[in-house]
Parts: sequence; structure tokens; C-alpha cells
Amino acid sequence: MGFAEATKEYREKIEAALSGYMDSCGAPEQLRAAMEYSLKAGGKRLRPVLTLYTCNMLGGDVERALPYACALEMIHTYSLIHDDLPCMDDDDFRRGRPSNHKVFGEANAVLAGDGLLSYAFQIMLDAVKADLTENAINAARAVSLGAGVSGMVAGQVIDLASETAENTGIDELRFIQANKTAAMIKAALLAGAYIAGASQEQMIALGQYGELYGALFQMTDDILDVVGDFEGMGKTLGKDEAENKLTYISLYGMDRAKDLASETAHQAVEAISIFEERAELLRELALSCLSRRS
Ligand code: GRG
Repeated sequence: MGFAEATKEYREKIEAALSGYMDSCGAPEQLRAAMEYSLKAGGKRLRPVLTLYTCNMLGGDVERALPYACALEMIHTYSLIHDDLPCMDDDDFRRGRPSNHKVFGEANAVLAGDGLLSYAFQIMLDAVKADLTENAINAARAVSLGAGVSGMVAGQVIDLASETAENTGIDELRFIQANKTAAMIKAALLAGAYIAGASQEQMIALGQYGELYGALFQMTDDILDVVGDFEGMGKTLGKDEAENKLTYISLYGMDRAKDLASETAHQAVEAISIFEERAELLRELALSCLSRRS
């Protein structure tokens, strides 16, 4: 059974929890509608599923991990809304439908992103308040670090700068990918692990897997920007080259990028060897990323 099929139950749990949070968010109708438009547009829910899967794999209670999982998905969704704005990547489509600002206008799209980001922290603080343990605080902190100024936002700012910078190379690309893409994936794994009370050795292994899987995810994203299709990816493709983006393809070409992706997938599998068969789905996820279409 593949990762997506095997984690269907987690996805359903996440969908139900996200709906519950949106129903009780207290936002004015136009704000709630714009937040919900992107939150419920059919994302893969990769990050929150990773949180629940990791928590369960280490013997933790997935119900306790659920608020952090939902917070991650809200933060991820805000980042996609803001990334699509004309002042950033200027994309007309996301998750297979018109981008948030195309439907609600730029100001409302900025506010929908702001709303999702701040609501995510409210949800995590409520969860920490109800479960005042060091593990809960560490889970919320892991999400904050992944999303913030030394994580995803740092990656985004250097990514935007790289479009006009000269002499950029593998160091800049690694920084962008490690922060823009991998930081939130790593945060998802660590949040689940903290809730389950993971050991230091387990945290290190999962952190390494997150960094490697994040790199792999970005490599395949770059590859799919060239060879993917709109149906699978849900966004306009071919933009990297048109906008002179620093990518694995622009640096190495398609063949080497594919080789690098394959090497990275195997390194990710190696990183979690201490979990043996318990991490079977994480292994499957890394290897199947090489043939992903969405
Ligand atoms: C605006 C602070 C800020 C950050 C934006 C997420 C992001 C950072 C930019 C989007 C562009 C991009 C290619 C990011 C790399 C990560 C990535 C591949 C995101 C898409 O994640 P998926 O494939 O999307 O998990 P779904 O829709 O399935 O959730």
C-alpha cells in the first residue's frame, strides 16, 4: 500500500479538524471565505499527515498532535497564498484553481494569509495551554522555527533575491531549498515526534530525514516544472526558466537533477534506518517522490 492510501485515515481526521477550526474561527464572513477557499482547495496535506504519522510511529497519541498538524497546514496554505501574489511569484493558479488574489483581490488575499498564520499560532497556544508539558511547548516551537525568520520566510526572501542576483550557485540553492521547502517538512516530523516524547537519537534521525526529503521534494518540484502537467501540479508550469529561477535544472540540467534526486531519496531512507520496519511508510514516501506527478 502506498503512503497516500495508507494515511487516508489521517487525512480524513485532518480535514474534519480543519473544518471544525474554520467553523469556530470567529472571522468576518469575507475573511473566512477567503481563508477557506485556499485551505479547502485539495492540497495533499503532506505536512500534517507527516506529523500524525510520526507521532503514531513513536507510540504517541495522534489526537494530541492534531492541533500542531492543522497549524502546519494553515501556515503552509498562507505561504502559498502570499507566494502567488503579484509582488512575489505572481501565479494565477494554485491547487488547480484560480489563486486566492484572483478571486478575492490582493488585499483580501494578504489578509487571508495573515488570518491563517495568526490562527495557526492561536490553535497551537490553545493546545499548549490545555497540555502544559515541555513536549507540547517544543512541538509549537518546532513549527514556529520551521515557518519563521530562520526557516520558510528566510528561504523565500533569498529565493526572490536570487532572481536578480548575479553569481548564484549551489550554496544559495541549498539555502533556499533547506529553508523554503525542507524547514516546514522537518517541522512537521519534529512536532509529531515531540508529542510522542521521542528520544534525542530519534529526533536527530527524523531531522535528517526531513532535510533530505525536503531537498528531494524541491528537486522533484523543479523537475516537474519542466516535465509535469497542470492536472497533476495544479499550477502554471514552465515558469522557472521563464523567470530565470535558480533551480536544480538551471544549475545541473535535467539528467543530473534526476540522478541527484535519486541519490537524495536513498540518503533519506538511510537516515531513518534506526526505526527499521516501523518507518516503512517514510521509506515509501521518499522513494515514491521520484515518480510523483502532483
Ligand atoms: C510567502 C513566506 C512565504 C513563503 C512561500 C511555499 C512557498 C514559500 C512557496 C511556494 C513555491 C514553492 C515551489 C515552494 C516549495 C515548496 C513546495 C513545493 C510547496 C508546494 O507544496 P505541496 O506540493 O502543495 O505540498 P499542496 O498544494 O499539495 O499542499
